[in-house]
Amino acid sequence: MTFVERIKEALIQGQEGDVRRLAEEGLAAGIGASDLLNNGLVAGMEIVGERFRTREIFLPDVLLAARAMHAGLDVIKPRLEGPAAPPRGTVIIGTVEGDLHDIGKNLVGIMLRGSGFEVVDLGHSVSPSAFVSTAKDRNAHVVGMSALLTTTMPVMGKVVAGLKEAGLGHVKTIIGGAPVSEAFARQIGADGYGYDAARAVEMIRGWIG
Ligand code: B1M
Repeated sequence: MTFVERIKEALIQGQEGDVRRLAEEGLAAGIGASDLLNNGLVAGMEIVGERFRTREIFLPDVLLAARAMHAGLDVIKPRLEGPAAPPRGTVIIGTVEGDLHDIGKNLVGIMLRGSGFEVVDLGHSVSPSAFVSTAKDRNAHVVGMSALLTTTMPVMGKVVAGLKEAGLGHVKTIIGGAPVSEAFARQIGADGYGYDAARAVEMIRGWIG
């Protein structure tokens, strides 16, 4: 088994300590942070999601995998972020109200920081009013929202509407997360949809890079 396959397997098994150790050893052995991330951690999490969907594994297993994911991300984060640079602009990010899934949102934050943006991460289960008031207080250029549940997707529309009502229609909005799509972004009046973290960064760079 290659290094990347081992880290993927350790994530699927929810072995937090092994994921941390393999990430450290992988980086030390010269394996790229993006390879460890995309072909190891994210690929492993896709399998966890599929097995959860088919009831092969249950919620506690998913929680363990999520913890292992965070441990791996902690290790590779400095390599993804790169050296500090003068900020290009301010981006507010958060997972919308009612939704606790924060791994994808955290990845978006890491990649944005790596591209020189100032990122204000409001965490998970963020209310529309918190997105709007922070965007105003921090003079934000972009508000980025993540949702992983079909039931929380509608909150994104409330944030877009809330920004307009508060006179912040000039603030760009981008949404992402497994259940959302470009069509949904258009439907709620968001400016963009990020299929993944890299494409989200690309889009934001196009706006304020
Ligand atoms: Co939950 N969960 N979960 N879960 N969970 C999903 C989302 C689910 C699809 C699993 C399944 O059934 N196959 C399903 C949702 C079904 C639906 O709504 N249609 C589900 C469910 C049902 C639930 C609960 C309701 C389960 C229960 O309690 N019975 C519950 C809800 C809790 C809540 O939020 N209120 C729940 C709980 C959890 C855990 C807490 C155990 C854990 C989350 C831990 C955490 O995040 N800290 C968890 C996990 C880990 C998952 C799966 C397995 C993996 C999600 C993940 O982290 N993926 C997920 C299955 C799946 O998605 N296939 C699942 C890896 C991550 C890198 O990908 O977040 O998609 P993702 O991010 C991607 C892109 O989407 C994009 O970039 C990233 C890649 O670069 N992206 C953005 C994301 N945000 C973006 C924002 C952007 C741009 C791009 O711009 C701002």
